[in-house]
Amino acid sequence: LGQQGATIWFTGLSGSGKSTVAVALEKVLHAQGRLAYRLDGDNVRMGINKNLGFSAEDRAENIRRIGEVAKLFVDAGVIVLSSFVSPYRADRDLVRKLHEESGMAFIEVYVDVPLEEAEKRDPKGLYKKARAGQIKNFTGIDDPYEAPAQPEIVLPSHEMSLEAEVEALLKLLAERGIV
Ligand code: GGZ
Repeated sequence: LGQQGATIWFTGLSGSGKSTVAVALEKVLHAQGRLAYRLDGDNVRMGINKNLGFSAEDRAENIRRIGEVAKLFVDAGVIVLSSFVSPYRADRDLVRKLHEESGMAFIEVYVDVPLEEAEKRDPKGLYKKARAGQIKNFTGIDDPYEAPAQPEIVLPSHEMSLEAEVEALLKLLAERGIV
């Protein structure tokens, strides 16, 4: 038990805290001796997906490829921690379907903070640029974010400590027989 791979799919606005919680969870999984690997914009949009932008079509292809790559990792027994805005429900649902058709666990984590909170954090100054019209099609500003209808778990990161978020995720993973 607990040596099967799985995909933990974090979705939410830019600045919602997806990567922060993924990093914290990864640390605990590694301490438990599990193989875990994070996929995020830094290692995916710079490489395999460097030809993609932020149109709805490119985001769909970004997410589709990430889903396929995640499946390869899961096949190798890895717990994949995937942090992408992934704003479109249909794109996330496709990745779920690809996993479930192959009997692979897919855990959708909605990191749910109000836009005002994400914009207040603005860790990379991108919201400011989007408001100024220097970045177009920015999620939450002039591009949509479709909240998950039935995520496995919701983490309101503005109302929860990082420790509580990690604890909630570990409990869920244990319930699913993943850890
Ligand atoms: C949203 C954008 C955009 C636009 C650049 N819209 O906070 P970040 O910086 O690190 O996370 C955002 C990241 C979004 O890339 P994803 O691959 O996660 O997007 S998607 O799942 O929709 O394909 C943000 C930055 O890249 N960024 N332009 N227009 N976020």
